[in-house]
Amino acid sequence: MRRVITYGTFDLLHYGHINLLKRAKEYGDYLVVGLSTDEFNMQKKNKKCYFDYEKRKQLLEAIRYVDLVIPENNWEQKERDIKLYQIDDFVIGDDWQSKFDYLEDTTDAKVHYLPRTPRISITKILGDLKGN
Ligand code: C2G
Repeated sequence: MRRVITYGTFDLLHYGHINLLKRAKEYGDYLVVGLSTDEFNMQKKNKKCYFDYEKRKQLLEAIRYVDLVIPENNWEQKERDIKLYQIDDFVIGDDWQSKFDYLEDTTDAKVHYLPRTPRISITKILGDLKGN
């Protein structure tokens, strides 16, 4: 069984997130999602999530591509997670290009950066709703 991991906040879940999760699952048979906690998201983006962790977890667990959701509490846990869950492939959007290359040196996982889905983001959704 090939096991895949990705990480993110996945707030206001949209088709850009789904496209990423779908493509991540195509690397294997089992997809683990490290879901940023409310606290870690504040640390990452300096803003509150619209949906709290439990609601974002509930949404992700309803997605057919997702097999397990674990909390992402910090930047440092990826190596431990990859070893603990025997991950073969680490997948994330290319807005993170090169940022996680080190995982190929410190773990047995392969790192993949996938093109982001264009023209969809929380910022765009909020702007459009405000009529910008
Ligand atoms: N994404 C995408 N296309 C979009 C929007 C998002 O492919 N239009 C991808 C991002 O590249 C990321 C995933 O969807 O791989 C989740 O996006 P975010 O919730 O914004 O996650 P991020 O803040 O990038 O968190 O330790 C890593 C971080 O937790 C990643």
